[in-house]
Amino acid sequence: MTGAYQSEAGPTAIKPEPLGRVLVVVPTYNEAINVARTVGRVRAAVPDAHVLVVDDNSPDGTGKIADGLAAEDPAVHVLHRAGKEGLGAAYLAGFAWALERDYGTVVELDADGSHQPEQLPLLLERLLTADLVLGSRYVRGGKVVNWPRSREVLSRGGNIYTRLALGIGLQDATGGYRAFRRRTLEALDLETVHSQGYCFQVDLAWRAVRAGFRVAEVPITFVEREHGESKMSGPIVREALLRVTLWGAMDLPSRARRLVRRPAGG
Ligand SMILES: Nc1nc2c(ncn2[C@@H]2O[C@H](COP(=O)(O)OP(=O)(O)OP(=O)(O)O)[C@@H](O)[C@H]2O)c(=O)[nH]1
Ligand SMILES: [Mg+2]
Repeated sequence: MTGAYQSEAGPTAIKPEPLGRVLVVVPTYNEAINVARTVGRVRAAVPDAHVLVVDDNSPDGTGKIADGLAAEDPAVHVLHRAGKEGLGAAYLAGFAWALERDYGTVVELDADGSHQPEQLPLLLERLLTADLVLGSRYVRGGKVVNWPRSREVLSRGGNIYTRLALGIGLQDATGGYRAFRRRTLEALDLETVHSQGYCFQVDLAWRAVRAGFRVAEVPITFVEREHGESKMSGPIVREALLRVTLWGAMDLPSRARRLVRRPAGG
């Protein structure tokens, strides 16, 4: 894409770098039905990885269930927050918790069964030669299961708009199944992230691409939640549309400069 940020570096000739200890951050709000199964699947899929459940004082008692899991398994941790502040704030708290400890890799994974823990080894393997790996529904081999057509249209449309507005080549910048190297998170200026919902995911991916990190996408099968309630809402979609448009507009001068600097035929 002309004038676009280069986001993907091929794995060839890049020396694999160890990942360090892995922490899987699982934000929860009213996931009492799902949390134990999700945590159990993560522990089975990547036994060396630790799990941090970040619960926003869920009225359905998810936090208590998570405490029970942590009491049984020293690799499971729980961060209790006072009230519901949104997905973005929960992840930021989880990242801060990880960065205060010696984790080399931090993973985002939903508790609702949408992200298959069994695919985590694929993300981690790709991270060996990247700085951020996005689980992608929209690269070849990626899939969405159980979505009504309207949700898929919204998600695909949101990603097309994001690519055009920001000039990035990512196929799935709104997805929330991803693995960061510690150094990537440390460089993203997380204290200035204010976006929530889908927008939070776009924000972080865009920051990583702009900072020159190697952002790779691997195909995932995304399965819509079977139990519990979605927190997807009109305000979340509007927030994403507004912020992405604003960021794109603010980035126009530097996109123009990159175009001018590009050597002829380059
Ligand atoms: N701690 C915390 N977790 C949240 C909050 N909102 C959502 N989550 C969790 O974030 C994950 C994703 O939320 P979902 O409601 O599934 O939202 P979504 O995946 O964007 O939307 P759907 O596709 O409809 O499921 C789930 O594990 C939720 O429990 C929140 O305010 N605080
Ligand atoms: Mg979901």
